[in-house]
Amino acid sequence: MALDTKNWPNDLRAFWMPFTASRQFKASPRMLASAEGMFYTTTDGRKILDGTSGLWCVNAGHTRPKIVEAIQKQAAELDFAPTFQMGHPKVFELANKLVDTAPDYMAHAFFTNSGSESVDTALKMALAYHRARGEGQRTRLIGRERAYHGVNFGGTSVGGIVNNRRFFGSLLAGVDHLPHTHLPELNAFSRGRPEHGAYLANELERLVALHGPETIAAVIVEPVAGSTGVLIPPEGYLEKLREITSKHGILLIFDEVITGFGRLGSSFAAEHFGVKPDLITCAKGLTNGVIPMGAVLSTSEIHETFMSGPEHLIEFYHGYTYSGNPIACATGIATLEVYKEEGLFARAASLAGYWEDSIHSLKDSPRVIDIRNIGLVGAIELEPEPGMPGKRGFETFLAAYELGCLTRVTADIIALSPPLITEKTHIDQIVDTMRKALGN
Ligand code: PXG
Repeated sequence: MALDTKNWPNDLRAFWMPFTASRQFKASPRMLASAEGMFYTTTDGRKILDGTSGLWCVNAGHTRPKIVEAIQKQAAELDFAPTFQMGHPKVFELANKLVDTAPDYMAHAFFTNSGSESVDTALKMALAYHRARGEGQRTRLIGRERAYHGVNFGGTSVGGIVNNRRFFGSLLAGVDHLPHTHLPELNAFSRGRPEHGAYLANELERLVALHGPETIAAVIVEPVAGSTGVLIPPEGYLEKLREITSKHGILLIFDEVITGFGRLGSSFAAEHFGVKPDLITCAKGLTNGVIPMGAVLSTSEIHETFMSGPEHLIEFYHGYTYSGNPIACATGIATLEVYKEEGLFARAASLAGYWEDSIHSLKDSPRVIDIRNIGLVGAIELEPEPGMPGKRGFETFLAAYELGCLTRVTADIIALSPPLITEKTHIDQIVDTMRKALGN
């Protein structure tokens, strides 16, 4: 379709694009101009159904009036206020609302500006926590193969996606990785949690034996690994990780940047799976993706450990200029209210069965080798084109976009995660579009 170039910025060269095949993009741009509810509109006036909540963040749908108004009002009232040695009412209000939204053992919220910053903050909290308890030798961090924990150095180090690591030197020292839990030969086309693979958590005992338990500070995992292509934890796996970490005094961090705020049909994955981490990282859905913001949630035990020493001294030497920025806080408050008023987490739970049946109906499409789902998340894995990994996935993403649906692609996996306001008709549209995009 011809593009309406008169509405474009006049030159695409200056913007160095994140995580993008940018020469392909700039030769054939995909430009979004506006959004409302479940849909984007492109610069050439086409409606695109948002099958991925932007980048897994617009959980309440686009341009929600309550959120828009909160931003406008806050910008006019208090634009910036420091939170180092100062405060403003909304940052306390949001922290309270956030811990109310989270499982009841989460008692404190530290604000950041992104998921990457939340992860690095949580890792530093874990190290400083052990030190405050006189266990400063606990410095090792354990991540997992195929994990995505953002792009800062801590998160890159505990992350496990090779292309996100291999270009960036030696990263943090003292990091080890658990195996990922993808077992397609045993678990392909599982609905919800796969049956096989809890035993993979026992690998943590091997790492503990290798390094010595007293050297390990924390284990960080995504309860459902998102970016790598939606890997759902096998039955019993997270429970076992919790058991082993507790046994050895190791903190367990759940990176809930994707799974937080209703994506699985509960406030957080910790609640969904009934497993209690020590720290939870979040971002994205915290502000409906509208203003950058993240947070680390901590138990009172961890927080109280920091609250010692002379009272005029700083307890945690960490923070960002924009930790608790007033406009981000107003956005977060409005977002959490929308989730609550509209019962969106329960709505996601009630749609999960329909979602599951719908996306599994694509099982017989050509070259589909696995379909996975949980809550309002799904993934369709395709057989890679011989010698060209990622090509088929990218072409399917492009085809779906041309047919009017935004998806995410990672290698040959298409990930889907619609806003929680989705109607069944939107789910039908996503699945019909995918059926066509996958070809026959
Ligand atoms: N942790 C997890 C689990 C994430 O999914 C981050 C940390 C980093 O968040 P920031 O806000 O720094 O980007 C993420 C981000 C995708 C995709 O489609 C996933 C993310 C970001 C962009 C795209 O897979 N996850």
